[in-house]
Amino acid sequence: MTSPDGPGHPDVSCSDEVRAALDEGRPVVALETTIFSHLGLPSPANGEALTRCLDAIATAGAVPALTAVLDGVARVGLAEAEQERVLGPATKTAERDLGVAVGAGWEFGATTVSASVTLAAAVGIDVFATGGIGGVHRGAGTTGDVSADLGAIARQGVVTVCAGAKIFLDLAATLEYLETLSVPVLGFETDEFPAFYTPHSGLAVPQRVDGVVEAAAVLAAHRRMVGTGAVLAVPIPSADALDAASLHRVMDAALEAAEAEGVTGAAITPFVLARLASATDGDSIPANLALAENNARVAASVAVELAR
Ligand code: PSU
Ligand code: MN
Repeated sequence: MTSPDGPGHPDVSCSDEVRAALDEGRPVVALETTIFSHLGLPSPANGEALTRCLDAIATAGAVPALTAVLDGVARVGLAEAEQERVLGPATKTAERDLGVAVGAGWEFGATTVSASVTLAAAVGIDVFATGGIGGVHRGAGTTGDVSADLGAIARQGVVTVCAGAKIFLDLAATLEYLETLSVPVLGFETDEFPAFYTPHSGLAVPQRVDGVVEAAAVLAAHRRMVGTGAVLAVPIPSADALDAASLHRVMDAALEAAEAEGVTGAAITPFVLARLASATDGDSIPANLALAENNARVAASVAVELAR
């Protein structure tokens, strides 16, 4: 655990391994824990996702840093013996919940993207990997439901590596919102904004980058000149992608079910994810694991390049 007077943040406990890497300028990649909890993936796929993401980051030469609130302590980097805790039942913890989770002593607050980039920034981590980000929900004009992920990505200055966002969101509005927040959206070896299970959303990315060297050069220049966070959107590997047309049908049905059952707010994303997994007969799970692992690998390669 970090010493309270060391660099970092007095309320954020950083593992020795992560602290040492940061102090020595070695590459570190932060991870959220909602994706690995029962809120993100069913068991045992969640455990497999965790192992594959941690291994992908280490293999690419970076140090993985899981973020969570455990027993009322905000943590960055978990020891191996503690990692199993993130697979259990959790309370979804967005950025606004961090103070609540610490103050009220939550047993396991599973970090979303917004909470993760906040904890990463607090200890000096520049790169964060996840599956997909939250965004502007369909019908946000009436409900006002825009994920806190977007504002946190903008404010915390961390690079978020993701496979875009799921098509139950309004992806066009999500891209507009990121533009409003001055967050560059870089397509990694693609001209199209990826839509999580499929590389295809039909929407162009504002900027394409090819290879980690170009990605790192653009991200480093953005950091020097603007300082907001950035989104590096990595398409799911084509061998693992799902069919876009059938996905649209399943998503529409899941959204209708959410509305019919009166599911709103923070409960919508976990509800739709669970519906989707059952409606695709589990086909969505291997795709989810593959894209999460791929994002972790790309994020680690970018972190290695940025640390050069
Ligand atoms: N999208 C996914 N899987 C997820 C999430 C989003 O495909 O597990 C999680 C992430 O933790 C993300 C959060 O930060 O949901 C966004 O939730 P909301 O829409 O309530 O902001
Ligand atoms: Mn929401």
